[in-house]
Amino acid sequence: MESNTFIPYRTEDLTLEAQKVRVESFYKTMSERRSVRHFSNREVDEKIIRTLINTAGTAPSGANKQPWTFCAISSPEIKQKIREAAEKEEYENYHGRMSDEWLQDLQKFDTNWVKEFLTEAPWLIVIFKKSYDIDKNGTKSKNYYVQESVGIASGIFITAVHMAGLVTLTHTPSPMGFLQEILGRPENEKPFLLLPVGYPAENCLVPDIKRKSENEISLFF
Ligand code: IYR
Repeated sequence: MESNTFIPYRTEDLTLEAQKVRVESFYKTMSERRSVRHFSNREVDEKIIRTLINTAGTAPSGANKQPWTFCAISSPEIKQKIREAAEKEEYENYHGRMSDEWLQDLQKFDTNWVKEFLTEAPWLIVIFKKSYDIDKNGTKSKNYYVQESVGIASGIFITAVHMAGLVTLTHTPSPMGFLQEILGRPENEKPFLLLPVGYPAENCLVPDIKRKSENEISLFF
């Protein structure tokens, strides 16, 4: 039987003033985050990517199962394979698989089936969710709230990327089973998100879109 161990825990005890400064500054920083589709081929040090992944791994998860695997790809050959497979699927999406309403909703982003960022960005991070665990002996065990847990870890990853002065795109080629195959992941791991990470291209433009106001996204009772 595992014994329960508890250790003391405290947070920083900020004054209201210090708290205001801290949250407003963080809000401003996060307001400047944008999804980027045009990457420079400028390198990003592997140690930085490792720390971003460790940061994402601090996310809360159901029963602390940490049901995620982060694959970091800088190999040009693997990036090329991923791009070819993603573009094949996206071609079908843009030529019949997506509804007219969906295509209409995407018009302002000027997206199409060509995914240059999959070979331009110095790193591709593929986040896998582990629907269940398998140990060395092949024994299966349950994971809980996998979608929520991996979603939170992904959010922390995206935040960490922004804090590093880097950019990313939450890309979901669909279907993305090919990632499991190319990266040789076991059957309990399913691709969750594909995130190119790097610097924006020199003349990078992003769509002029607005965030909803506080009134539109919140209710206080
Ligand atoms: N997966 C496609 C289409 C797409 C879908 C949504 I929802 C977006 O916000 C953006 C694109 C693609 O990557 O082009």
